[in-house]
Amino acid sequence: MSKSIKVVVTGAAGQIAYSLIPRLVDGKTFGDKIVNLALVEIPQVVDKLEGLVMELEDSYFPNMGEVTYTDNFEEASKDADWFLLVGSIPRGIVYNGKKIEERSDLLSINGGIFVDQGIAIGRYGKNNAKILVVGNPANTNAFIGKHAANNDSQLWMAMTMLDANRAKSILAKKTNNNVSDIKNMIIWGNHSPTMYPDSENVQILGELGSSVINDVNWVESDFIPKVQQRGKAVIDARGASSATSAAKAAIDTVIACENPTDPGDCFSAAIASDGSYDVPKGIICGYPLMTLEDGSIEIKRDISLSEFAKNKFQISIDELLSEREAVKHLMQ
Ligand code: NAX
Repeated sequence: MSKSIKVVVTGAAGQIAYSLIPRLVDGKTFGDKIVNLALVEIPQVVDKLEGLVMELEDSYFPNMGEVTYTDNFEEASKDADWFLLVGSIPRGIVYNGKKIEERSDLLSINGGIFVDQGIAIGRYGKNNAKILVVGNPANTNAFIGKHAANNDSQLWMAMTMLDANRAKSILAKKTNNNVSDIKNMIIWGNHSPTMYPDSENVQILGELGSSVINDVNWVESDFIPKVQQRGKAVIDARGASSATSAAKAAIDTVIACENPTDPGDCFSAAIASDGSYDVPKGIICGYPLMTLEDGSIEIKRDISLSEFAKNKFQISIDELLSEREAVKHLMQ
């Protein structure tokens, strides 16, 4: 009999989750494992999940196990292997009588949510559970959650795979290749407009990006801003934020963590710094990662950064440090 796995998804009635959840049980993301789902929403919309569960039942997924939904995160957390934390309070809504406009307010409100969720994950999630934070501000939400969980056997990540996939797509178009020809795509820093997509260490058909793309001007004034601002461009064009591509990126992250990384390649996600690349310890920073044969996940440490790259990366590190400062009252 196949092994089973339990996956918790928050924000389950949102638009990313609508694309994400069916792919968790399609028999590809977790191979032949039976996938039990615990879907979590806020009390105001939790009942809508009945409709999603009906659709899942109607979709014929042989690998789908038990599906539950709740507004009680603690209950959902029990013995979970994976947590996909998609739910968060977006900018622009009125929360407790105040319109949330400032990033500092956003950090504080979502930070509060991630304290409670972190405590529950540390206490009730499985040891060795993996946690992927998608809800923004993703890196700092993960930083708060990891601190609250206080369980070092668990791996907290913030999603930068969508940024990496966007960067691959732009580089593939620029060099007239297929996206699958682009490897080792690294997003350094924060999942925010300060991120640094690395076009120098990327491998394009096995060659270093720094030698294939001999166009500093294009990198600086076209490639980097395009990746950094792609989320806004999608909102402007679609009238709604990226959902299908964000869901695909979350699935890509899960698959990258569940399977050994090909030699010479890496995948992008943000994890707690251990001091690698001179990043202050503890902040959740976008790094090149590898999954080893034994299932452990490590930072790839042999990347060399040019002065140009170091300067760009530092801007994002500084932003992460200022976000850490803005939420320090939550770090008891
Ligand atoms: P939606 O507004 O469609 O859905 C969010 C859902 O989360 C809502 O149904 C809401 O009720 C729920 N929610 C809020 N607080 C919750 C809580 N405490 N527990 C459980 N559920 C809760 O947003 P959607 O488009 O799905 O985006 C979700 C998040 O992803 C947003 O924060 C968004 O900014 C972020 N994104 C992150 C990306 C990344 O690469 N890291 C890219 C895409 C996306 O912008």
